Parts: sequence; C-alpha cells; structure tokens
Amino acid sequence: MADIGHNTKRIGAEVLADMLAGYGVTHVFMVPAVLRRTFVEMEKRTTIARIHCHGEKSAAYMADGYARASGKPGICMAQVIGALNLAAGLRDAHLAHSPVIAFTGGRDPKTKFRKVYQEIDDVPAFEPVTKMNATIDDVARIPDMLRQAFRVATSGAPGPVHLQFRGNEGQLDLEEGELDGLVETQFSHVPPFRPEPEAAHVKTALDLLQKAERPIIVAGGGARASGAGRELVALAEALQIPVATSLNGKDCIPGTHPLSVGVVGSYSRETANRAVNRADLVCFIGTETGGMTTHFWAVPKIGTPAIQIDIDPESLGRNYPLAASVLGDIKSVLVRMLGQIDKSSATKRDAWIKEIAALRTDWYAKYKPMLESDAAPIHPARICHELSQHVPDNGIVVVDTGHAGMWMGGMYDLRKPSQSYMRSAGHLGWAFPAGIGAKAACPDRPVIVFTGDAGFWYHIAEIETAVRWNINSITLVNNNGGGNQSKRGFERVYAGMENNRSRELWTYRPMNFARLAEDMGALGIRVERAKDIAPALAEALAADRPVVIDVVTDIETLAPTAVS
Ligand SMILES: Cc1ncc(C[n+]2csc(CCOP(=O)(O)OP(=O)(O)O)c2C)c(N)n1
Ligand SMILES: [Mg+2]
Repeated sequence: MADIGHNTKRIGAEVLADMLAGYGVTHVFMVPAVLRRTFVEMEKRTTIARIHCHGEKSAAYMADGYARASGKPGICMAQVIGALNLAAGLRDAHLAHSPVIAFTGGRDPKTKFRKVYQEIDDVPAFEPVTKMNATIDDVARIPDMLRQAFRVATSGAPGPVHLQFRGNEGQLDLEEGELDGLVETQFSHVPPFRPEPEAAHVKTALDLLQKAERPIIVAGGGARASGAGRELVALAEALQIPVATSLNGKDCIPGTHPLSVGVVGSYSRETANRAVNRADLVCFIGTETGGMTTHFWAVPKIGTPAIQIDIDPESLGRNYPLAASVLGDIKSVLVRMLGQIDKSSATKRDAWIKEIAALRTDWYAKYKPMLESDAAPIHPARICHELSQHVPDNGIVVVDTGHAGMWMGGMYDLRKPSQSYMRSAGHLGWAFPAGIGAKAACPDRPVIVFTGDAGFWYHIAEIETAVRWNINSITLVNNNGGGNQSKRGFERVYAGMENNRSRELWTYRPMNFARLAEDMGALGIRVERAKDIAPALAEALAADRPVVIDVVTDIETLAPTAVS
C-alpha cells in the first residue's frame, strides 16, 4: 500500500531522504551546510552517498555529469551563501538539457529584509538557468514539490530545477507534519514518457526523406536523451542516409560507421560541414539547430529544404523553415518510420553515398599526419587518435569546451554504440567534475575525461574529493601551459603588434599535474612522448584509483577551424 502519510507525523528530513532513495538517487553533491538533518536521515535510512566537495559549482557539474551519464536526475545542494555559485553551475545543464535538481537554503519570513548574515534574494538568479524555480515554505509541501521537481526535470526536453527550502540551511527539514512519501518512479529517469507522433506527419516526413537524392540527418542531444541511437542508425542504413551529429549528440552513431560524417557546426569535422552543405534535404532530429551546431546558421544555409523531429513543439522550425515537422519522442518517431520505409528508395542515393565515402577517406588522409604525429611536445590530435583506439567498448568520454571540444569533437571517433560521449555545453572547467559525477553514476564503466590545463585548473581541488570517495575517473590533461584557444583571438587584436607581454593574457606557469595529483592521493602519470599515451591509458584503466594523465603538448598547435 502506498505511503500517503496519514496519522503519522514525521519530520521533513525523514521524508526527503526516503523519497530521494525511492527515486533511485545514489549520490548527492554538495557543500555544507544545507539540509543537515536530511543528511543524518540519509545515513540512517538509505545508502545515498553524500559527496561533500570543494565548491558549489563543481557540485552542480558533478550532478550534471551524473545525470548525463545515467539519464537519472543529479542532485546538488548549497546553503544560502553558496546558492549563486550553485546557480552558476546549473547554466551548463540548462544549455545541455540535463536533468539536475538543485536544493538551496533560503530566507526565513521572520527575518528577511533585516540584513541577515549572508542573505540576499537568490531566487531570481535561478530563473534563467532552470525549467522550474520554486520555494518551499511549509514542511507539508516537501513531498509534492519534490515530485514536481522530478517531473519537470525529466519531462519533455529535460532541464534543471531549483527548490529553495525555508531557512538559510534549509532548516525546514526539521519540522514535522503528516507527510506522504509517494514516489513516482516513472520520473526517476529520462524519458518518463514516449509521446507518439501523428501518423500523417510521420508519413509526410518519410516521403520527403525517401524522395531526396542527397538527404542528411543531423542528430542532437534529443536523440541521445531518447536513447534513439539504434533506431537512428537503422533508419540511416535502411534508407542510405548519412548522419552528422551535434556535439551533444555525438554518441548517437559511432564515428567509424560508414554513414557517419562526424560532428557538424563550429567545433566540428570538416567532412560533416561539407556533407551538410551539399545536401538537398536536412533532417534535424532532436537538435535545437542552435548556433554551435549550424556554425551560426551557415551549415546548412537557411533555406535549405529541411524537416525536423523533436519532443519540444517550440523547437520545430525555430531557425529553419520546414517542409515537414514531427512532434514526438524521437525513438517512437523513428520506430514508426522504420515500420513503413521503402528500402528500394535507397538506390537513388548511390552517388551521394559514394561522395560521402570519398569525403570520409579524404578527411582521414588529410589529417593522418596530425592523428599519427610523433611530435614532441605532443600534438593534441594524436591524443584523440589514441583515445579512438583505446577507450574501452563501454567507456564514457567526458570532454571540456574550447579547444578540448574542437579537438575531440572533430578528431575523436567512437567505435561502438555502447560507448558514450558527453561534452561541456560551453563552460570551461566543466569536464573534470562532470567526469567524477559520471563515474559516481556508472561505477562499472570506465570514465575518461579530456580537458585542457586551463579547464583543469578551475576545479582541481576536486582531485581530493575523488580520492576521498574512491570515485575512480581518469582525467587526461592536454597540458600546453596556457589557454591556447585564446591565442588566435589575442593575435587578432594585437594585429601584428605582439610584444613580450601579449602572451601573459593566456599563458600560465608550467605545471606537472601528475605530481600534483600524486600529492593529493591520486595516481599521476606524466606523458612526454606520443608513444607513451597508450601505455598510460592502459595503466590508468587498470589502476582502480582516480588518475590524472598529464600529457605535455605543444602550446603553438591550434585546432582546425570550421569550414562552411
Ligand atoms: C566559464 C568560461 N570562461 C571562459 C571561457 C573562454 N575560453 C574558452 S577556451 C579557453 C581557454 C582554454 O584553455 P585550455 O583548457 O588550457 O585548452 P587549450 O586551448 O590550451 O587547448 C577559454 C578561456 C569559457 N569557455 N568558459
Ligand atoms: Mg591549455
């Protein structure tokens, strides 16, 4: 019989702990002190790990990595003074449609506006980075608001939720009430629903795809969230349609698949941009068609015939006029399409598929010298190439933004559908803590983070957290001693007038991150020769400890920029 709480008084902390466990939460990420009593109840009543870390932003990134790796909402928390640090960390989750639920302490009606220590009104800061931003002022509302938080975070296009609990440390959890502990397990993961599309819309879209001679699919994070990779590849194979992805959808199709052209847009692979710009019909599947994926709407050009499939009606047609649109869960739509395809239509695309194959061959030939470079300091493309070969079949790769996104987005290939890829939606420093969250969520899968040194510096203290909690992610640092993606931009504004001070805007002191990691209790491996990358990865994968692989790379080497 469901627990509806009648006639038994319990404190908020007990119900909150029980409900989180009921939703399948295994870890929460936080900086104390918030919901203190709830932590006691978690220890007494559940097996939830209370990951106490070194900053609220990294707590949010860990929760985000947890969510993206598992599809289950990630929980992060902060007391009132840390609330905006936490809000800052939700921004990447918001951009990436990741279901993160943030709890903060909040104001007490008895004392607000009296200059209470550390207090401001935090709620507005959560507004632009959440799907739902709410306060809980009465203990009786904890259960229904928590259910609403899980419902909102996971439904439709997923995204972050903020709940502020009354009291600077959320002391509302100490109060008593007749509290139901109902859990709707349907909302413990993405997607909770698979809305079916309208049959006529499926038919129109499929007819257009089958008529096209040079169609291409651009798949994004929505396809990933729907778990639609297998259906996507099946449709592509049956109709012989090449597939490009956004960075967020990169793991929808292995890069080694003959129909894969790679990541399209700004942080992209040349092959993908060329292929998309030669297409006579673009089929957007679960992508927002944002600036990054379309290289600011130059790939494809606006006006290229397009169709779009999405779970969010407001996304359909936002940036490209559509010849057809289908609203629904991506996997459900693709299953419907697969049920009525005309395979014979594939032959009219023979020439197009030959062209795609040539583009793929040309790319590998052009970049072979970089991918296989023996240079010292090491060429970052060689790191990507080694990862393409040596990430285990069940590996999760977590990638930072900037150059990390460019190198890995463009040059790394997944080999298997069972491999995962997650990337920062724009924040430098996201990947290292997100990797810790991913490993917490998926302890049986190897997690390999790729970050630059500037990205790694942000949350380097979390090495200690990973060691303390035995969360054994592997972090490979592309260590060139600077934020060298910024090099081009500063050269542009110095316009040939560089002097001996211009590099102080983007370079650092040399650092041995392997030694630093060792001092913090992790395994540190320093790599200075390209041929040592693979053995270092093998050692890291066998170590069963948090590992930092510090790869010394060339500060002058810049990633190729997008073609359009
Ligand atoms: C929060 C945030 N601040 C600033 C930036 C701008 N930014 C993008 S890449 C970059 C430097 C990256 O340096 P590093 O991680 O060392 O990689 P590298 O370019 O050296 O390969 C900066 C500052 C950003 N993306 N996010
Ligand atoms: Mg760097």
